[in-house]
Amino acid sequence: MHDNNSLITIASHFVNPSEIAVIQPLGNGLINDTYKIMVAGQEQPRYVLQHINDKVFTDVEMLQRNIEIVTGHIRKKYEDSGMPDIDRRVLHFVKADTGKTYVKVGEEYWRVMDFIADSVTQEAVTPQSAYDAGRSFGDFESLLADVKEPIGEIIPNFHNIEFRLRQLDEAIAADPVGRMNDHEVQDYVKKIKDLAFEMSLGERLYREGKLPKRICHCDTKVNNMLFDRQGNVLCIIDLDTVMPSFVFSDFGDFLRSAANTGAEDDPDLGNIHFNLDIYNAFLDGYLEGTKTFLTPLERELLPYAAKLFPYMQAVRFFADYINGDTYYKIRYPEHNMVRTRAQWRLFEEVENGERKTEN
Ligand code: GN1
Ligand code: MG
Repeated sequence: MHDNNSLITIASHFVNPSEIAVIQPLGNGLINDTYKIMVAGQEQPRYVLQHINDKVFTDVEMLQRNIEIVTGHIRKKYEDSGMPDIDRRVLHFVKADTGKTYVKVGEEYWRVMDFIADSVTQEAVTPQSAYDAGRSFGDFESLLADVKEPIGEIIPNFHNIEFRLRQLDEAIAADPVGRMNDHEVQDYVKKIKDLAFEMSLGERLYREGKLPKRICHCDTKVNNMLFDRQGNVLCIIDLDTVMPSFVFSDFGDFLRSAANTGAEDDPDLGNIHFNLDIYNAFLDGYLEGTKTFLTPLERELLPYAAKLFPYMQAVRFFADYINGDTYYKIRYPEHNMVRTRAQWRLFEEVENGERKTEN
């Protein structure tokens, strides 16, 4: 944990420290630590300070290069098309005194971006904002379709379900904190394995050369979008995981948070249903945003993507639980198990929802 003074010292690599009033925690990400930098006389934050989790993003140089390519490319296209209010529509990272968009202080990596004025995050969407989100993520992929510089795979195999299942197998075999000797845990192992082949369809199609990878956001949770005060989508944030992936990543991960009527870690499974109005609205927006490039096979497999992401997230939370909670931040000892149950329930609810749509 960092006190205000040490945060100000870190921020002073990017910003004149005499400008800073106070630095306070912001948001609820599970990976990086995020703070808002307040300046004198302003009610809104002026900058966002982030401690980069370099256990997860081991190549910080590549991380920031990816992000600079992506934000630069989008900014240029917006400028060329005469888009108004560009500074609120694409992130801008501040250069540090080193000339880079990050600094290493002691053993820690830090970066600063401008806070987007008059923006808010939401944890829930309406069908209208889900349509807009579909458009925005579709447009995001479309804007990045012609990036020339190579975007590195910042976390190799990030959304490769076969790889995530192998990691789960390794966790089970190692059982480093003795969590395997439990009926419920064994029960989830069986349920997950029974569906492993079916859920690995995307990877098989990729090997057969039928499915492309495109530059995707890969963390399209609702809280990774900024909205204006009227509820319109302003800007897509949290660009750390932008990398080549199946479009399923962006489609499926958005619905995993947005169409869930409960929380990602809801201890009350009765709260968890899959909202088909959100699904349909998001689908419409996404198809509109991606109409210039989406192939018939990608389109046909979007319902599979909606199932794949709760399934994959359950596998990831579950493996972390068995590993003794080394990856995701937890707020209480059973948290990753509670998350596993909630994602599994969501997975089942998507299946139920799909059966309803077929009837
Ligand atoms: C992590 O940082 P955050 O909370 O936006 C994770 C995502 C998961 C998500 C689950 C790099 O995202 O893949 O879907 O938690 N990011 C990474 O809430 O692992
Ligand atoms: Mg995030």
